[in-house]
Amino acid sequence: MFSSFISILPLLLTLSTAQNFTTWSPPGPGDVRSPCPGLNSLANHGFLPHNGKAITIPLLIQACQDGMNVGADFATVIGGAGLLSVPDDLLATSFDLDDLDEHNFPIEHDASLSRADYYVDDGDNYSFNQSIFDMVLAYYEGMSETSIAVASAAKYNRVTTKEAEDSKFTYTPQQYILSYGETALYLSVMGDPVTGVAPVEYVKIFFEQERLPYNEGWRPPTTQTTLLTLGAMILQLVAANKDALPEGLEITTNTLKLAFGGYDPITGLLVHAL
Ligand code: HEM
Ligand SMILES: *[C@@H]1O[C@H](CO)[C@@H](O)[C@H](O)[C@H]1NC(C)=O
Ligand SMILES: CC(=O)N[C@H]1CO[C@H](CO)[C@@H](O)[C@@H]1O
Repeated sequence: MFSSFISILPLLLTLSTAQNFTTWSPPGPGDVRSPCPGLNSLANHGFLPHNGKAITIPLLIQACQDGMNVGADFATVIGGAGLLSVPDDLLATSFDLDDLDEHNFPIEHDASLSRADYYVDDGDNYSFNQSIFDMVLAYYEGMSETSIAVASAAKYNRVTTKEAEDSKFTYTPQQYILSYGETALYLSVMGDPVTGVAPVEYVKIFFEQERLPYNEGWRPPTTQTTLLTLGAMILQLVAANKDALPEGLEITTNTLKLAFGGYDPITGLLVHAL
């Protein structure tokens, strides 16, 4: 009896991990979500608390690792920025997903791939917006897989479109890194952190449903997404379009750490110090 229990233990463990990928439910009453399709997907699957609340750095590291093979280096620095976004508490040790909505402090920014901008759209700047995401999808028309070149063009189009429409559009060196980093993130977690090739179908499910497309065949990439892979991919994305690197900005693991952590990557100063 005891020994047969031991022999099925690995199977039980496998099942309980798989359950997180196959168990999914959208936020219900009282649950909070963020402008981030990655975090929202993790909460919808239960890798993060389904209510979206009381997220600590250790919990975040585990969830990013288990859910999408995203490394602790990235989760730690951006998690630190998440803590900075908690209102009126400089010593916060956990944050709620809706703490991340605040404009430009420290990681929300304009010209998102799937979210409206605050000033132009006057209202919901954090929920998924299909008409905005359709501008990105239009670039993938007729394609079944993403590429660095197309992702780069789609991303740059969001910038030029917003620049033309939004007189208060802000695009600092920090936001430059963050927004290219986010394009690198979806290419990495839905596809491959080195090549940036992901099935377009998976990318659609990730953004539109905030779900990991496990049932459709997706599995967490075997190569881990880290600050190093993100930096290398940002460089390729930047090289593929005409969105000039801001004067004085270098793309290194260190500047990524600063930008994702809520700091100006050139001066090293905290952005929007209360
Ligand atoms: C598995 C890890 C993660 C993935 C794959 C991921 C992916 C993404 C992507 C693709 C976007 C762009 C959305 C868009 O432009 O419409 C985004 C935005 C965002 N992410 Fe994440 N993310 C991850 C982890 C995190 C963490 C740990 C935090 C903070 C604690 C975070 C905070 C944000 C915020 C605040 C935005 C909104 C920025 C904006 O458009 O204004 N993300 N993320
Ligand atoms: C989505 O964004 C568009 C374009 O910015 C805006 O006009 C529309 O009101 C937004 N839709 C929702 C549901 O917020
Ligand atoms: C439904 C399910 O199996 N949820 C598990 C997901 O993973 C976390 C931690 O990694 C577990 O605490 C949950 O029980």
